[in-house]
This record gives sequence, C-alpha cells and structure tokens, in this order.
Amino acid sequence: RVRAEPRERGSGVKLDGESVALDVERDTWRGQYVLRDTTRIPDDEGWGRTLSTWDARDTSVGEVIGQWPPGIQEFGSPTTAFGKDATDAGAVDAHWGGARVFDYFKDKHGRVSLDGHGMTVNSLVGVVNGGHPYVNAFWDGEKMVYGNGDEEYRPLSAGLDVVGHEMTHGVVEHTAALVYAGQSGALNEAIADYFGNAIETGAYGVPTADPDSGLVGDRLCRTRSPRDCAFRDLNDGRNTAKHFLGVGFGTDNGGVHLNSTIFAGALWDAREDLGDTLADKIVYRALAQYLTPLDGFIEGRAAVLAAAGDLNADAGQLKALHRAFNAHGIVP
Ligand code: ASN
Ligand code: ZN
Repeated sequence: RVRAEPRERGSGVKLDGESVALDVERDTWRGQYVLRDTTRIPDDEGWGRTLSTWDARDTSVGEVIGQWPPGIQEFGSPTTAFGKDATDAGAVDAHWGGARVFDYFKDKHGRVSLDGHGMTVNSLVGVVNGGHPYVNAFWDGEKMVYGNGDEEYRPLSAGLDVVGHEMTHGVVEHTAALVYAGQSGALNEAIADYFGNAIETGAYGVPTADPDSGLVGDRLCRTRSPRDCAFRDLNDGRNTAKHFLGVGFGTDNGGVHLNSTIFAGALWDAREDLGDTLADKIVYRALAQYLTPLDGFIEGRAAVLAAAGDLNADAGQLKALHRAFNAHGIVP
C-alpha cells in the first residue's frame, strides 16, 4: 500500500532551548506539516497507527477527559521546522518526549506501544483549566493530556519524567491494571514515577546516585530551584510505610500521590545498587508478569522479588532489594 503522506524529518526547539529532530508528516489535505510520527509503529501493525501530538491550546480540561474535544488538529507548521508557537505550547517537547518513552519501552523491554500491540499514542498539549493555567498532566485511559503551565511551571510536557509518568500509566493499565485508589493506586503512581524518572535520567545521562535524580517535574521549574518546586522526590527516604497517610477516597483517590514515594523510594534506592538495566527489567517484569489489580505494597515487594529471581539476580542484589523495602517499612 502506498502512503499518501510522505514521512519527513522535521525539527523543533524544546522549552529548555535544545534543538531536536522530530518525525513529522506532510498532511496534504491541510497543506502543512504535522506532528505525526509514523516511523515507530511498523507498517505491518496496521496503517494509520502513529504517535500524534495535538493542538489543544485553550481547550479546557473538562472537555478532554474521556472524550475527544471537537475540532482539534495535529499540531501544524508551514515547514518541517516547527517554530516558536510549537515550542511555547509544549508540542515539541511532547512529540520528542513521546518518542523517547516509546523507544525506551520497545528497546529495553520489547514492548511495542502502551498496550504492547502498537496502539496509537495521542498527546494533547496546551490544555487550560477554564481560562486559568493548568499545572497538571494525566493519562485519561486513552490519551496523554498536558496542561499549559503557569509563571512557575513550564508546559507540563517539558518534563520528560512527566511524559514518561503519564505514558507509563498507559502501560500499567494494559498490564497489572492497578486500581487507581488507595494502596494499589499508590503502587500505580510509584511505578509511573519510577519509569518516568528512569527514562529521564537515562536520556539526560544523570546517574541514579545523583541526589536530584529522583525529583519529579524538576525540568518544569521556571524560577524556583528544582528541589523547591518539584512535585515529588523519589530519594525522600523519610517516606516509609510508617508515614502512610490513610486519607478518604475523596482526597487524591485515597492518597495515591501522598503515598507513592513509599514504594517508589524503595525501588529508586535499589536501582542504585542493582544498576539501571537490571533494576528496570525487574520492575517491568514485576508489573507485566506478577502484579494484579488490587495489589498493595506487600504484594508489590513479593512481585519485585519474584521477578528478580526470574532474572537471576544474585544474592547481593536480592539483599539490596530486601534492604530497600525494609528501609521503607514495606515488610510482610
Ligand atoms: N499528574 C497526575 C498523575 O498522572 C494527575 C492525576 O492526579 N491523575 O498522577
Ligand atoms: Zn500519575
């Protein structure tokens, strides 16, 4: 089958000023180039499956959750060089970051897209909150949505850890399907943070041992120091099961973000001892082969240890895992 729209190598500038290559396509109907990447999902997986980045500037968050807002289009440009509007909207970062995350799961874990079967990856950028800035991002069950940010925070796609986090929610949904409430929800959040930061540190060459490696959202900060403004810190060793905050389901789905660093902190500690490659494989295997929807921290520990055994972790590595879970109060 001959494709109507030729693939092109495009370019753009991220919000941190870095120039990057982008996989784009010419949309012959619109007479424009668009942020549509057809290079990553193989043709025999089916025509039309892509990574697309959509221009949802000024669309309110209520119009995008669980529905497709009318009239939005893939982010366009008159030339293959996407300009300042694409940068400012976070479109360049979302399209670039989406490809990094896609490649990470494919190259490191053999997983083709979020569902493992080449599903289309759609990212909406520039979303606002009823005329106000929107400083959040989320996976709504089918797509990634990025807020436009404010004076303190860049558009949310500017954090590769945030992009990795949201896309990992898609992977979790298609694997363990951890229920997004209470302890299974905190485990879901922990795994999203773990892979988000694993992908970001890998892409930027930051060692896990760096004390700032576990900051979530640190690249979004415009004025304050990353440590002050980051959303979470996976190196926050104080967050243990002793500090588990049981809050009502009406608050943060029962504390899914309050308690996530208990488990993510243990995983991030262990990653330093095990090394990135083995640690990531263990966490992925725990997610894809062992965890089930209502699991909590104790089951999470067992899943990780089982996966580590499968992957021939040696006695010292298993000990490091035990130590990390114990230190965070995750003890059966
Ligand atoms: N950024 C948050 C997350 O992905 C949005 C939310 O509360 N669901 O976890
Ligand atoms: Zn999340």
